[in-house]
Amino acid sequence: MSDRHRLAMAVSALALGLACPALADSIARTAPNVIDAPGATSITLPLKQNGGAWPSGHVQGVAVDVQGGYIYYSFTNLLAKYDFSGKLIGTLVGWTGHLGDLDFNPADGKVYGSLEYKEDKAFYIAVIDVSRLDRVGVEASKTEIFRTVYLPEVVSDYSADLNGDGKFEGDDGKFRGDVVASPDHRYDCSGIDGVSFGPAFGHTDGPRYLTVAYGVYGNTRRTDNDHQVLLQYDIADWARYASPLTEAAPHHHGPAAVDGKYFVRTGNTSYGVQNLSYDEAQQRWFMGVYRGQKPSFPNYGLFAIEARERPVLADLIGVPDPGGKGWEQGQLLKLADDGLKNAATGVRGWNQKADVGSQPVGHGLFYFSVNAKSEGLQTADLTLMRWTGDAQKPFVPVRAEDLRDPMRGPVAP
Ligand SMILES: [Ca+2]
Ligand SMILES: [Ca+2]
Ligand SMILES: [Ca+2]
Repeated sequence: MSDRHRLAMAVSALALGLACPALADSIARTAPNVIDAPGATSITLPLKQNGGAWPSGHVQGVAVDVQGGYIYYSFTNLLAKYDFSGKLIGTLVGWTGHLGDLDFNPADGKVYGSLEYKEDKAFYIAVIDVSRLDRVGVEASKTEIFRTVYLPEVVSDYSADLNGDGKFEGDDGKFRGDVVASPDHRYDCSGIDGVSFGPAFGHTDGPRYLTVAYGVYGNTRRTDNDHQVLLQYDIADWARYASPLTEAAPHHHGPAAVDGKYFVRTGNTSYGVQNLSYDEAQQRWFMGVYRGQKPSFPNYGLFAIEARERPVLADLIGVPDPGGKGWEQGQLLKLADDGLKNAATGVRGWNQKADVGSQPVGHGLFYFSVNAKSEGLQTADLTLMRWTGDAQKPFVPVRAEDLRDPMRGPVAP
């Protein structure tokens, strides 16, 4: 029933602008093509959508092609493509690694997702030409629409013999039952998950970089795992790396260097940034996490960074300097000065579930997904929500009643 509710985006944007004056500026600034093209754009965002039921891992993230009208769901080892009407268009299957968070790149029409093979010490960005995903059951290894780019920077931190005993003890099954027990992994890196395109940190415009967030183990006894780690890549020359993935012999084609490496002190969160996204309307990055377990931190579910926030070379508190003096230094980003605030640490954020699918779609509107399992099948329920600015309740579902017709003016609240 609910998936029949549709929201006329241009209409709702105007309505939300009226209801929330603070948004009016950003609406006008960020998507004039949507609002100002009279009659030409009737982009309709579903208020709710179900991502199907699959014999797969749980939903990890979503990507939305607003102009094309598609929603993509990562179910760990399956990618599902739906149109805005809720019709299943295709699925991509057939890998054993962990496909995590996604983003859609409007510049090339492709979906980018994090892909992990911890036992092989191999971490990739999957580059998926989703415009050609048009049927159910496409095998990743047999299609040229699925390509992968290796990330040596992640491999280096993940594989670091941190305690210097000459051997790397990784997540290869040895620590089953206590996956945080390894004394190794620089910054306690467990791999990668959150991905999003957006401007270089410190900027609100300019070239877009693919930004990849580390997974971080939730070891509450370590002090070197209290920062999120974000890598930025210019992907202009990535065609030369993008390769088919043969799981029996994982390739190593990828950029040796990163274009930026940044740290954000949120306190440890289990598996780092689960969902990373860039919101054009607020010009902010959002990081959705599984809540952390350290009692010394507030352990919020969602954090933000202002796009204009300049990174500063500073101490990474808790990360011993490799030279043995004080703390290691890195390019540090401050959290946005908004939301709830923890007095003891200064950490700010929100109690918002944003860990298995969160994606801004402009005009202060965001999709959030909730995962569920029934009769052995994994599903995802996606809800369109709008930003309220309320620290206690930052998002509320968009209702059909929120619809306004700009030709007739707003309806009574
Ligand atoms: Ca995840
Ligand atoms: Ca070691
Ligand atoms: Ca994302």
